[in-house]
Amino acid sequence: MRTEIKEFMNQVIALNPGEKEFHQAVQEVVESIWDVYERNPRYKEAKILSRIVEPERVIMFRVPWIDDRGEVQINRGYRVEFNSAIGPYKGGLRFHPSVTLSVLKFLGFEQTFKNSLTTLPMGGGKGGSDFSPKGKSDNEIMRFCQSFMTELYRHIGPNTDVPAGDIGVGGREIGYLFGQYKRIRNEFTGVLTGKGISWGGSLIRPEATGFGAVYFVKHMLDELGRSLEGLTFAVSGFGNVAWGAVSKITELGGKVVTISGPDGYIYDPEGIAGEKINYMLELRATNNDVVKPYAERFGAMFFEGKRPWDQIVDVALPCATENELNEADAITLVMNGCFLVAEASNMGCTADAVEYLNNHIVYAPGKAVNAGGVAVSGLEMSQNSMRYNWTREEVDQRLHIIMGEIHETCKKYGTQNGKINYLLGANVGGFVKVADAMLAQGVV
Ligand code: 2IT
Repeated sequence: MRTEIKEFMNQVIALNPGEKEFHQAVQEVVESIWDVYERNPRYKEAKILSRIVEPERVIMFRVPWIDDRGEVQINRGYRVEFNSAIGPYKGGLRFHPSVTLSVLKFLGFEQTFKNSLTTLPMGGGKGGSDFSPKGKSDNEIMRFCQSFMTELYRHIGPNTDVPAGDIGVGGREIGYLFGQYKRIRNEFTGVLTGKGISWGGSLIRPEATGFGAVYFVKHMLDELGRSLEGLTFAVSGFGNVAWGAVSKITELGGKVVTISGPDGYIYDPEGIAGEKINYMLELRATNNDVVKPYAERFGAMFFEGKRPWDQIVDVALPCATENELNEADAITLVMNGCFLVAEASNMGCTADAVEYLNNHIVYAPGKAVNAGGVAVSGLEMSQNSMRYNWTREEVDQRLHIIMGEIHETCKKYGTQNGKINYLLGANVGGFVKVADAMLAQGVV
């Protein structure tokens, strides 16, 4: 690592001790944008880099609730309002026991550049709780969401901060959160995205992250002169993102042979198609967080405690969570002939894996690949402001256009020796727009 970058990172580490995920996300961006930063004295004079790694505001709060046995439970709630240079804070809420301030700061930081790439006017934010929805009853989830919103409502609003879902927060949770916000504020407004269709939601939002990721992969394949049809994919996860990706890949003639959960992974050489895709939704709805029942139901193979990266595939699409693909996995994939890895999860690959993949095959980072989700959230905000709804086709067409524009941005800022370095292009493209807006707005 260059000494200037090392010095900068040492400051970040000293200011944010122990926040490993946050350090990882910052280092990746800083390494990509350093040359642009050095070449632009206005950025340096305004100390844009030191400002951009500092969240504008961090809110942490107690979330007390009562479980079905009448016992008092306490969780910790967060909202990291990272950057509002180009629009209101925007980003999901994650409910998962692994949630810490470090995880939400990394996600909020990533979200800032991702949202910038979407072309829509959205700043970056992220929030959530260490609450585990696994095994909780519907009533417990509702009480938790109501308690969470009873504090969060005072910090958010349609022109201030607009949360959405992430891991552990889907349509059901957004419903309970929205109901409580509306009750406290006495205001029906677009304060959350991922809402149900009959109460302000957008068509295609549930599918958007997975569909968008596949549209992006199609652009990557076009660059290589290849078609998606006939390719074999390894997908990880079995939630909303994996479901959207599997549906679209299958529709376009690709074959997905894996999905995974915390318990292990499924290998289905015939491909996950038809009723098997709907079954993914059923599995998720059980709230048990396991994929093994798929193997029992469809006679596929189950590899306990393993991740799907040791299968022979053309393309790997991590769709579960951060650091789910490490350097050893990356080497195995490449040795087995995989020629493209696109992160649909946020920071799906470890730093070592990113370096290896970016040097050996075609790799694209989450902030470009998975931006379709938040992009359609942005379209949901537009529709809420207009008090009007677009059709499925209109939203899908806009999603197509946005993913194409993100790919163009990666090409514009990332082309090196006739090839696209997607890591460089996404980080620089996302950064420049936010940095220029910060410059224009003065020292705030
Ligand atoms: O990581 C993400 O981009 C999301 N969880 C979606 C955020 C949003 O505001 O739709």
